[in-house]
Amino acid sequence: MTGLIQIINGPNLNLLGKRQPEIYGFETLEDVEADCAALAADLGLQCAFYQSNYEGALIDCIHQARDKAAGIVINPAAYTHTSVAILDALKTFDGPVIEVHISNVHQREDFRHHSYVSLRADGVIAGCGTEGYQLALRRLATLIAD
Ligand code: CA2
Repeated sequence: MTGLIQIINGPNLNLLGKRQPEIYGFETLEDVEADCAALAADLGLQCAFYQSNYEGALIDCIHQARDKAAGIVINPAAYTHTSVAILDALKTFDGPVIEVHISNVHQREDFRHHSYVSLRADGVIAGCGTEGYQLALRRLATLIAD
């Protein structure tokens, strides 16, 4: 397996930096992708970046990662709180998985306090803004090297 990290983003994250900056900040998803690519190169890794507003497409991306990725960073967005299907897909992936939330979900509405994905994730980062993606990549670099 190569050092490829699959980064997966769920619904509405395509609007990052364009709406609700008080919650999600001013960086766009394209900015996050560029930051991740630069850090991955520093860490001797590559990353593939994906966003979809469709649950099935996110599941297909996880399935494809099974054959090509050493680790997954996933921000499932609202599907975090609803999707047993995404949890089941992640359970078919053998490598480490880090769950990222830009906002501190625990400071927000009660329905954001539960994550199905956390039942599979090896680590969870929340409330660190878009820097959370960088933290997740660093953690995966450690886990993959172990
Ligand atoms: O904090 C996070 O990263 C979330 O995963 C974001 C989800 C939310 O449903 C989760 O509870 C926490 C929402 C993503 C929506 O993204 C937007 C970005 C900019 C403008 C509007 C929505």
